[in-house]
Amino acid sequence: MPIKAFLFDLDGVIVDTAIHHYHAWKRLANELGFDISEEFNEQLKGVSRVDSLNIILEHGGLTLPDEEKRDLAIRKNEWYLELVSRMTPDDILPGVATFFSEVRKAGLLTALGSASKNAPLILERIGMSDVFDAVIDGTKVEKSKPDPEVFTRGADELEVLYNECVVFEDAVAGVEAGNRAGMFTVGIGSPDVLTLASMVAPSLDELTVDTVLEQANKPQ
Ligand code: B16
Ligand code: MG
Repeated sequence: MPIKAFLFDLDGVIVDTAIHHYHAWKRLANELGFDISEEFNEQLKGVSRVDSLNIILEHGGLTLPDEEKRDLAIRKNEWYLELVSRMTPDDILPGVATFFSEVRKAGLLTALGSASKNAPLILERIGMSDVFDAVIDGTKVEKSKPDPEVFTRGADELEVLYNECVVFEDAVAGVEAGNRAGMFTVGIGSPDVLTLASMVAPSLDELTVDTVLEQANKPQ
C-alpha cells in the first residue's frame, strides 16, 4: 500500500519535553527519598503519567494508597507545567519546520499521536495547534503505549489504512505501539535503543520525506 499519512509522536520528536518530564519525576522521587537516573528515565518515555508513577514507585520500593498516588501525579504535573509554560516556538526541534513543509508538498496527511494529556497546551505554546489533520492525545485514548490505540485512532480519524501510515517515535514503547498497529516505524534517536524500529535517524533534521517514503513504500 502506498503511504498516505505520517503520524508523529510529540515529546522527543517535535519538541524535547522529555527533559522536563525527567526533571519533574526526579524532583518527586527525591522528595520521596530516592533518585532516578537518565538511563532509568528511558523506560518512562511515551508511557502515561499514571504508569510512569507506578514504575517510579516500584523502583523506590514504595507501595502507596491510590489517593496518595493521585496527589503525587498532580504535583509532578504542576512542576512539569511550570517548565512547559515557558516554552515557545524556539523549542521546536531542528529540522521539524522543513520536514513538515516537505510533508505538505508530498500531499501526505498528518496526525499527532501523543500519550500526553498536555499535548494541546504544548502545541499551543509552540504555535503548532493548526498543523495536524488529526490530534490524538492522552485524553482521547484508554490504553497507553505500547498499546497501538493512539496510532490506530489517528489513522481512523484520517480515514487511512494502518499499513498506509508511517509512525515517527523516540520511545521504545512508542515504536512497539506503531509496530503492533502494523505501521512502518521511524525511530528518532539511537539505533542501540530503538532496535525494533523499521528505520532509525537521530532527528527529523537528518531525514527527508523522500528517504522515508522510499523505505516505507518498499515491499515489506
Ligand atoms: P502527561 P509522547 C508522553 O508523551 C511522554 O513521553 C511521557 O514521558 C509522559 O509520561 C506521557 O506523555 C504523559 O504525559 O503527563 O503530560 O499526560 O512522547 O507520547 O508525546
Ligand atoms: Mg515521545
